[in-house]
Amino acid sequence: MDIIIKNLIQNELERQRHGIELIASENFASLDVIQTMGSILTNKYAEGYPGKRYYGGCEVVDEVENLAISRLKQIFNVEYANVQPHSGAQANAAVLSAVLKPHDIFLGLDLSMGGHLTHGSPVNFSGKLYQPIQYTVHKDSGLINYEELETKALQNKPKLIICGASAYSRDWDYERIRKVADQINALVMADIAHPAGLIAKNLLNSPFQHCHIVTSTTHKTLRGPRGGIIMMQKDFPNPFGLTDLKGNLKMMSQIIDLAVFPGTQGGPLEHIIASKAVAFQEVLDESFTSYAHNIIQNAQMMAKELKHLGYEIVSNGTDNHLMLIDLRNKNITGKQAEIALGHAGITVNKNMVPYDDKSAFTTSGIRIGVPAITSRGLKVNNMHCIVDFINEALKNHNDLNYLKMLKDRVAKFMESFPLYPNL
Ligand code: DSN
Repeated sequence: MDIIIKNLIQNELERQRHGIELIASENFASLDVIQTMGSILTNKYAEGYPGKRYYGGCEVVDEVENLAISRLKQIFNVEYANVQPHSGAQANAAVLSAVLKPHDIFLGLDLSMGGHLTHGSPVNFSGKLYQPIQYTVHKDSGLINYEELETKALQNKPKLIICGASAYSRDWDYERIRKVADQINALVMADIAHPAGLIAKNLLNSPFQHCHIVTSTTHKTLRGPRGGIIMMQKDFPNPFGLTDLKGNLKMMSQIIDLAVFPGTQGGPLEHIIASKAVAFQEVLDESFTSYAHNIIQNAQMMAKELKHLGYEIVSNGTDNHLMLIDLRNKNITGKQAEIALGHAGITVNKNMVPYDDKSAFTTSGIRIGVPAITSRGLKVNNMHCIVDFINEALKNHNDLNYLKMLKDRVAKFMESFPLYPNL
């Protein structure tokens, strides 16, 4: 193997092993998931869908892809699944291209309020190609401003309402959003990339009953390979309110399939799709239920411990796997916090908090999530220690020697939670 890359992979393994991984969108996939990604399936071109490919020799990868589809349908009890999107952003690009025309209006949560780039950020295709209208969270509570969402929807008549976020610690009222959408014949798309693993185990509200289309990544709480998926549950009558699209599931499925390939992607990554299938089987296993429960318990305990030390959690707590800490009362920026924690072997990302007075490059907050440390086996009684490490690093953020000493303590602590011992 390329010795330079081999060494770099080893360095990254050591970093992952010795650090505390608190990036809310990251996780540790199983060795099975990882090794399947590294399989000879990468050699195969398979443009098209099982049974309808543009290349010969697809009989085996057809089985792989069909298995991934059927396992995903089983997890979420859905009628339709597309496992080809290379990422969550690609899944969203495909859906937007399927249901909108250039310059069409859609509604999404503002990125600076916890939304996602693909939900209408001006620097993203979603903000350049279409006309996004953005809703926000309440300044006082940090909760989704459903009243504003409704007002903006009724005023602007978007064709699509997107719900879901990348930095929002509370559950969603999908039913309420659907009621708004029905008044204007809009479609609703839920992007559940972050909480998918918790929704899979019914620990959060299910979007499938109310949202026409659901997208997700597979590598966050679902703990699979890096990738995207698109799902639909039901046959919604006339979801577009348009005469050219009748909205029956079959037609919708074809439209979405075509939007993925050939609309926005070429050949599917069958090695990744196989790895998705492996991960989906893990999600179906009973052990994933306790994993998902542990995630929520860990996150809630972490929020409680942080609040105890005077940290301000946006929305005052969490229902899911993550939380946003507003650091303004601690006199440190998100950027400074991310750097200081990094020196101590604790990985987080700086994050704007709602109504932030600082830019996305500085930020007033950090986002913290527990899926990865929960995968390493940390339980609720370990959260005190993690919060203590965080607090020590932030209090001493200017003292590099202290942070170095803390990094050794962090590494020693994490030795009790082995990561990939067979690598
Ligand atoms: N970048 C991902 C996250 O960190 O939440 C979202 O795509």
